[in-house]
Amino acid sequence: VTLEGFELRVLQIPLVSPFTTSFGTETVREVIIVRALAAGGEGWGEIVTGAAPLYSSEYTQGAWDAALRWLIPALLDRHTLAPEEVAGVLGPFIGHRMAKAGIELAVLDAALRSEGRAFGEYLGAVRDRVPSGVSVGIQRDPVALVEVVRGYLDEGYVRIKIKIKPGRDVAETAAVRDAFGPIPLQVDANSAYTLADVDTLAELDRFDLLLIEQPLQEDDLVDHATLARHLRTPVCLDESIVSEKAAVDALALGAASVINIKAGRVGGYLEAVRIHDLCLDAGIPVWCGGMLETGIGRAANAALAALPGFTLPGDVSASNRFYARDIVTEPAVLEDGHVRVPTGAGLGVEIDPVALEDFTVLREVVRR
Ligand code: OSB
Ligand code: MG
Repeated sequence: VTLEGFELRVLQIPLVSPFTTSFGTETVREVIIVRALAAGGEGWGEIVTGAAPLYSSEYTQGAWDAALRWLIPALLDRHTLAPEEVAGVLGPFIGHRMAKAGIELAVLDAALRSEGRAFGEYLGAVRDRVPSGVSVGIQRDPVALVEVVRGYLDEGYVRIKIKIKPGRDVAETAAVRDAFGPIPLQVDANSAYTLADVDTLAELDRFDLLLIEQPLQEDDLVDHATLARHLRTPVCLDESIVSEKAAVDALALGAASVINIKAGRVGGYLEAVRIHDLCLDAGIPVWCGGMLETGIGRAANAALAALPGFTLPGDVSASNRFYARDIVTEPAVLEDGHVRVPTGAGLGVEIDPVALEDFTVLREVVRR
């Protein structure tokens, strides 16, 4: 593609209900939307940072600065480039993976739209729809949690993930298991525990969970391997898997027997595919994580989750699980517990310009 510029926007989109994890509560999703302005047309991407550096070190204003000060200028320095070259051009800049991923996605979308080629087909999707799981935040108490989970099961979600933290773990998991029997169920700690909590975490073994996601800190690979030896529940890593190299190391150490793949966390959808390929070769199941994406990132995630190694349902839920109004004209919907993989050119979704404008709180255009 020949890049002429980029438009960046910070959006603030209200959530249909507060979303609470071990690291905090969100009521509004703050996200950066990237528009690549290319000679053959535009492309869209999403930078999935949170407003504060609580899930990882990245955050909206940091990504905004890195993108405008370093990443976009480096790309605009190149006259034309293939989307597969974006990561290499941005490689010298350390970290800022979510910012890189959102920019790379916009360039990929611009290139694929101009070729009339679907993102899913480009990535190697082998399914036309993906099973849809839902990530359920920490609620007021286990009774409230059971009612929220009941609502999602009634809607048809095929797998439930509940967020846990110290003191809000065994009783909540027991309540959901007791209420609904043998549903596919997993828990996500978002790094809230240490090895000193091994006895509490081992209590979860009796609930036959699909997995426990990221019990320990991002850089605790060795401790995760130690913990995994004390648990019957499979350990899945999210925050720790920041690259293909991190995935190689985690598998070598025995730190994970399942991996959550999020394109933002690993620096892009192409790196995500490399982790998928590695895990498929190694016989390690993967699933597609989520970052409360808008219709842009949600379409991209549905395509990624349609690759053959994604053998567990992902956090690819319908748009209305988080938002009353999306910024695309055909938001992801739940059909028989599945979300469809878009087949139109590029990401296969069209932006609703009025919604985009209504949610925009900051906008900047950079031209070559
Ligand atoms: O750990 O998977 C996580 C949301 C924000 C940050 C981290 C996580 C999550 C979720 C939501 O669990 C997944 C979704 O988008 O549905
Ligand atoms: Mg997680």
